[in-house]
Amino acid sequence: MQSSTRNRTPPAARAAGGRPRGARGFTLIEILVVLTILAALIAVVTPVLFKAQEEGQRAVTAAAIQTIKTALKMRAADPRIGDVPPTSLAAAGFDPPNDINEGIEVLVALLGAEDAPSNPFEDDSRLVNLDGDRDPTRMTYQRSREFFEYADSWGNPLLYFRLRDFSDNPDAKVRYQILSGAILEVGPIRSKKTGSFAGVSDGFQLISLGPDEELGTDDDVVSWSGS
Ligand SMILES: [Ca+2]
Ligand SMILES: [Ca+2]
Ligand SMILES: [Ca+2]
Repeated sequence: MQSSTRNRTPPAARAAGGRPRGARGFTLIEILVVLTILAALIAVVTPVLFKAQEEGQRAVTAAAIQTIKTALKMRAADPRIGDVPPTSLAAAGFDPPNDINEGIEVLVALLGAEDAPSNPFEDDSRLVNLDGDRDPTRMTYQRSREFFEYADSWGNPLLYFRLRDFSDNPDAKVRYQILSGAILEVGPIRSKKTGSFAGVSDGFQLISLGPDEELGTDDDVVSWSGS
């Protein structure tokens, strides 16, 4: 049988005014302490989450670059072709509507063609056309006439340079339009150790500008290893 006095508040637990002590409100100082602790926690956790998100984005872009790199090497090893694609649309047999984003447009058009042995852009959710160009007469990617670019995790086109195209003029620049609409004048990256082009054994460079949207900074994601 339950005791009828079980839920009664003992006299010692009552505050002077007769209100039970456990039911008193928070003081302003207590609220401020809690808010300060919460703010400190947010300040600690936010950069950690931000860094984890950026690491994930870098991994996705690095994997995409490696997939495209494999397709480029297969193309170079194919005795019927024996080369990686050129940096310009004209050299690849297209009639370029403008001089923007050409290197990556060449890659999408040639590696993603219907008769290509493997299409590294099969997950086409990252195909963009930031400069809005198209070929009036022929297909450029599968059954489309658009000159697509392939975007990195931050929405900017990957840069592609065939290094041979820059051997006569190592300081030559090409133009890339990024997601913000800005036009960058860019060329291949040089090795910090040797001063010559990085990735020279591949014959090409495939580069993501990384989150800072600038070429040649530490956050770039690149197709070669070492510096
Ligand atoms: Ca273009
Ligand atoms: Ca385009
Ligand atoms: Ca960068």
